[in-house]
Amino acid sequence: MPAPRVMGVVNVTPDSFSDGGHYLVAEAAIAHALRLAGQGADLLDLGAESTRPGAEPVTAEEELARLLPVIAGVRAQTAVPISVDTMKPEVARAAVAAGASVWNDVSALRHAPDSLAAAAELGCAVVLMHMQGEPRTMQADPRYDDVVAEVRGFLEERAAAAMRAGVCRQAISLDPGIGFGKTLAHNLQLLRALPELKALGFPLVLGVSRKRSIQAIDETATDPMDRLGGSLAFALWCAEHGADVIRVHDVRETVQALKVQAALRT
Ligand code: HH2
Repeated sequence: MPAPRVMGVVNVTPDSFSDGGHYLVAEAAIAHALRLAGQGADLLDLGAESTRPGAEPVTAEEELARLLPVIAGVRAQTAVPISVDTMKPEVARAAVAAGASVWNDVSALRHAPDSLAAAAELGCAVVLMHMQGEPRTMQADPRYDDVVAEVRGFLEERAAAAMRAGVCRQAISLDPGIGFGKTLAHNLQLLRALPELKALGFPLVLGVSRKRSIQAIDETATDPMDRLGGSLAFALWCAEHGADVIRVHDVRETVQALKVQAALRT
């Protein structure tokens, strides 16, 4: 099994960086993206709307004002592919025009009525992720009868919907959406079922980095910055069980862990 590709997370949100206007936010985000590229990121995932539990939505204008200078700056200085983490087709359109080649949509092209058509028209790669509810409320009381069957069925249906709309099969990747309307038990069940999800026949993207499930396992890890060990353990598990792309904040450490894992296999 080849080592998964590493997608480095770049947050272009004002709350991610201490005070300063957009120029400073953009400069800091570009520098961070270039640092992650230097550390071995195979993809850079740029997002300007936080999808953390409880996060408030951001307008398309605000998202674009944050994102476009960063995409332009990153595109000018590295050839590493850029993905845009957005639920809005108008943001995806402008991001692709500015040089992004992947649309990472946590709503799996359900957020806007023209999302599916936009994805087909753009012809870019798309990541379709499962989420129960919406970020503001999704962790209130997530419930499933059979989380694996429901997530699998959802991803299969969204891939079919995308293909019906004209997205080509090779452009689609799927993501079970760890932490998006899921308890620790749900997340663990999904992570144990990666081969079942992989059997749908699409590349699998997994985002486990610094997530609250790690704190649910190690209650001392209240600060997301203290979740590196858990993030690496999850990343190695995902790599071992079929993940094609792993979305992480700590690129250097993840790349190193994956290299050691690959060396042990050979
Ligand atoms: N998780 C977050 C955001 N986007 N996209 C995909 N495809 N999969 C994920 O699991 C995923 C995602 C939330 O991650 P987090 O690092 O907690 O937040 P932020 O994006 O603000 O860094």
